Amino acid sequence: MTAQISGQRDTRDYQAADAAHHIHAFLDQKALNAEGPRVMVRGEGLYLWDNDGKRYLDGMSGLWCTNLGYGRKDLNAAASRQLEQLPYYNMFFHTTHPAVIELSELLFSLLPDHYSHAIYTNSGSEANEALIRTVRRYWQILGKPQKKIMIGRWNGYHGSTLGSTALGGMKFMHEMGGMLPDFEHIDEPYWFAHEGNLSPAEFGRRAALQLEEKILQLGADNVAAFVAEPFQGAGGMIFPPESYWPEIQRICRQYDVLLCADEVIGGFGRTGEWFAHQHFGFQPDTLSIAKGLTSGYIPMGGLVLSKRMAEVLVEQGGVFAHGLTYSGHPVAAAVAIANLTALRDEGVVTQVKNDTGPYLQQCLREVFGNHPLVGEVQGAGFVAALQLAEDKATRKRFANENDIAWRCRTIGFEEGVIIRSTLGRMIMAPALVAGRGEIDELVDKTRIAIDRTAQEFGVL
Ligand code: PXG
Repeated sequence: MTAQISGQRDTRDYQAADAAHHIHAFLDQKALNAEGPRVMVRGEGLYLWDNDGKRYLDGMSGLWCTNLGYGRKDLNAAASRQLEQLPYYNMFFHTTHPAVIELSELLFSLLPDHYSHAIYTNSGSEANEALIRTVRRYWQILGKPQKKIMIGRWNGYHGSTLGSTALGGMKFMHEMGGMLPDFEHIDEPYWFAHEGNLSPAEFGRRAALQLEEKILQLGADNVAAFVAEPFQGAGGMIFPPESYWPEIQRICRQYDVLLCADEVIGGFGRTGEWFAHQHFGFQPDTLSIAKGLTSGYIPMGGLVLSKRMAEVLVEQGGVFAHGLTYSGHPVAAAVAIANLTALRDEGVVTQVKNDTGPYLQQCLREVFGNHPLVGEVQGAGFVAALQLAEDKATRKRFANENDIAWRCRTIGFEEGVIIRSTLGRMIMAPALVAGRGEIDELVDKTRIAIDRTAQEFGVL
């Protein structure tokens, strides 16, 4: 594979112009300006090249989204065909177009039969904004307007707009003007971090029971929905114990609280199932989707509704005053169709489920199961986390785990592999098209990064 670098300007020149005009996401802009961001110029398959010609194996699918990898000509062709034919029209004023119609048909052919309708957006944050409004509207139509409190989880992530920030459980985001009334949170099911000695099964059950306590405290008549990621992505790739989701589902059904899954990261094959709730075996009332819907080639998200909810909205609801200029954008819809078709017809999701996913998980457990820096390996399919720990047996975490994990991530970049760190966890979520050779390279380079980190911090 030859690297064709399209960058034409010097990296420092790009960095200076970027520093002059651009506020980046989630970081200290002044510190970034001093250091200078990496300038990425090209992607092909699992690989990225920066402006200086350095090659990286992208172990994170961009931001958990390039499920088909980079450089897909079919997605490019779908976008350019649609750009020529009908680059834009809207969904307002009694109008639709073939791209969004065909996308819906395809999407619902991949989803379980339980779901029937979608509201399209441009992002995951907007999908969750639509969720907040749709859930409240649903209860209004049913004559229960007081049922409007949404319960999320501490350390959950649902986006960066105001409503989705309040729904999420990132306290530092709440503190930056990101909280609203009628949002509540319960603890995350993070077994490794709990301070007692419960088995994972017992811990998972008790974590779920917090939802019941919260509903009883608030009054079931005031609670609209519980919203959570099937596994927490940005919060550290935390897989709940198996006992967790069945208990959560039981509680939601018992108290007539909607169960809403944020599938923005888990959707479209990440765990080897089409949707992560299928991996964990529960049946949500709504699914928030984005990222893998278009493999990140173009922005698109959406809110998927169960037949039961859609029927109430459609048959009894009258006008629902909600919509975006770009809802169901034809170019995004055309790319989504090409993407979902490829994920299905090339057997990509099936391969992750039956072959490459188990292979990645097995390699990680073999290499890191007894590593002195690693306390736990979690994951399924093509998503995994390595918990850094001082002592595996007692689940003792490093006091400076954030620094250690960040350093490991930086060493990864030096070694030519992109893995992500959150608190004390190293995360990977490669493109679903990765073959065994690329998985070997990902695991090998991650091992080098973990070993070098362990040496630097005196653990090896
Ligand atoms: N829900 C979930 C579960 C997400 O992971 C969003 C909603 C918001 O989607 P948009 O498209 O509005 O960004 C996300 C986004 C990280 C990271 O560092 C994760 C996300 C975004 C940025 C960084 O892991 N997820």
